[in-house]
Amino acid sequence: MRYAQLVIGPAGSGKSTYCYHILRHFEAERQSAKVVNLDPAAEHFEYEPLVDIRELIHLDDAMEDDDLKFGPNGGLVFCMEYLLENRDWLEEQLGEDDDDYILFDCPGQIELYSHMTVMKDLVEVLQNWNFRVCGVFLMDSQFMIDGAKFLAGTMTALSVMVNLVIPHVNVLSKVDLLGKSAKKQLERFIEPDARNLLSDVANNSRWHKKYQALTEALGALIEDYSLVRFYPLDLRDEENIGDLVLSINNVIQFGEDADVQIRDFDPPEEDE
Ligand SMILES: Nc1nc2c(ncn2[C@@H]2O[C@H](COP(=O)(O)OP(=O)(O)OP(=O)(O)O)[C@@H](O)[C@H]2O)c(=O)[nH]1
Ligand SMILES: [Mg+2]
Repeated sequence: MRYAQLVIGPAGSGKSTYCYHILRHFEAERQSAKVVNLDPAAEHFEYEPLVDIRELIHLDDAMEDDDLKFGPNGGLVFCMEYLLENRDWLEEQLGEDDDDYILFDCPGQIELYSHMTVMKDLVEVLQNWNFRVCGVFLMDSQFMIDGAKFLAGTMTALSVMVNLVIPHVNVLSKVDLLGKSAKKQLERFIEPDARNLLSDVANNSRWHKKYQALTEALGALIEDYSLVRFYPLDLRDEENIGDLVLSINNVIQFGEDADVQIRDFDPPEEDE
C-alpha cells in the first residue's frame, strides 16, 4: 500500500510551505516521505521535489504556445489535463516503491477542486496505483475569523469534499499570524457552533433580511451533519504538527498494514 496527502487549497493558503514543514517533521521522526510538485506555475518552494510537473509542462508552455494562447487560469487547467493524459510519465517518475508516503503539492486554483473533474480523475489514477489518498485542504486562518468569512470558507471546503469524495482534513493555516483577539475568535471554530457563528453574519441589511432563512439553513446543515471541521495549524509548534499528521495518518490508516517484523532466532545451544 502507498500513502498520499493531496495538499490543496486556495492560492497562497500555504500549501508549499506546509509540504516543506511536514517533510521536515517526517525527517525528524526518521520516516521517509517525499514531495511531488504538481503546480506547473510554481516559482519557489523550499523542498527538493521527487517529481516536478514543470519538467513535463510549464504554465508558460500553455500560455506562449501560438495555437493554445491560454491565459493563466485556462492554462493551468490545460496543464493538469495534460498531466493526466501523460499519466505514464508520472507513474514512471514516482517509481514503484511500496510503502511510499507522498505529499502532492497542488496548484492554488480553487475551481480545480470545487467543481472540475481533473483533480478527481487524478485521485482515481493514484488510487489505481495503490495509493490511499487523504485530501488536506488548507485555508488561511486570517480569512476565517468572522462569521461571513467562516460561512464562505466552510462552503468552499464542503464543495471540495463533495467533489473529490476522498477522506478529507481541513486545516487552518498561518495561525502564527493571528493576534490575540483573532486567536480567541478562532477558538470558536475548533468546536464550531455554526448557528452561533452565523449570528455574526446577522445584521439589519436588506440582503440579510431577505436571505436570513438561507443563512440559518446553511448553519444548521453544517452543524447537524458535522460536515466541516477545521484543524488550526501553527507551523512553529512541533506538537501541533505531530497531532495533525497523526489525524491524517489515521484517516489513511498509515502503518496499519505494515508487515509484522519477525526475526527467527536460532534455538540456544544445549550447553549455553
Ligand atoms: N507566517 C506564516 N506565513 C506562511 C505560512 N505558510 C505560508 N506562509 C507564507 O504565505 C505565502 C504563501 O505560501 P505558499 O506556501 O507559497 O502558499 P501556496 O498555497 O503554496 O501558494 P500557491 O502555490 O501560489 O497557491 C508565503 O509568503 C509563505 O511564506 C505560515 O504558516 N505562517
Ligand atoms: Mg505553492
